[in-house]
Amino acid sequence: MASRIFLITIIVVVAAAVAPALAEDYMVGDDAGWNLGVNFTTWAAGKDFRVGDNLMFMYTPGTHNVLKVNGADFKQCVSSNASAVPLTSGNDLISLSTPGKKWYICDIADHCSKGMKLVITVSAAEAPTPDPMPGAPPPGASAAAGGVSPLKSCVWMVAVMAAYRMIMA
Ligand SMILES: *[C@@H]1O[C@H](CO)[C@@H](O)[C@H](O)[C@H]1NC(C)=O
Ligand SMILES: *[C@@H]1O[C@H](CO)[C@@H](O)[C@H](O)[C@H]1NC(C)=O
Ligand SMILES: [Cu+2]
Repeated sequence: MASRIFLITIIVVVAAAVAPALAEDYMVGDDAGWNLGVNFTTWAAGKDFRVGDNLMFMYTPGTHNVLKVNGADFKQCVSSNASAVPLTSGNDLISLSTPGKKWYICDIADHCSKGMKLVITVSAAEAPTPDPMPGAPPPGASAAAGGVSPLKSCVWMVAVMAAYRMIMA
């Protein structure tokens, strides 16, 4: 029993430490996927892409592909870069590793001009500050009180309680 509590405590502590840095996986087009008839401008609108996030392009292999292009090529739906190779697996994962604008098109037939094009702006990775818990004081208040976040103190409380129960067991 005690070791189970200890294990759960470790999981809670690790999860709390990792959670703020968790990357988002974005399925491009959501359920509609990377396909014709989807407005990817609308899909991208309001999304907060960050370094460390991933884009997943899902489609039937052979029907589409994913090619990273520059802004000028994106506008004209062309690929002037001879060394650029499109992704073709139908389950293509792109890691957003640098901030800035990123342009992707489908390079098959006239799919790009029919709307299979995606431009996003990637921001720097989110600062690793956990969200305050509901009802907790605002971040400024906890920083003033010694820099211990409500989430961290909660995790510590759980850890101390678990340790106490282990000793008593
Ligand atoms: C996609 O939707 C935007 C408005 O959100 C519109 O301006 C744009 O023309 C649409 N694109 C296509 C290819 O229909
Ligand atoms: C062309 O594509 C290659 C391979 O993806 C890339 O490394 C290079 O930066 C691209 N060049 C330009 C000018 O976009
Ligand atoms: Cu296509």
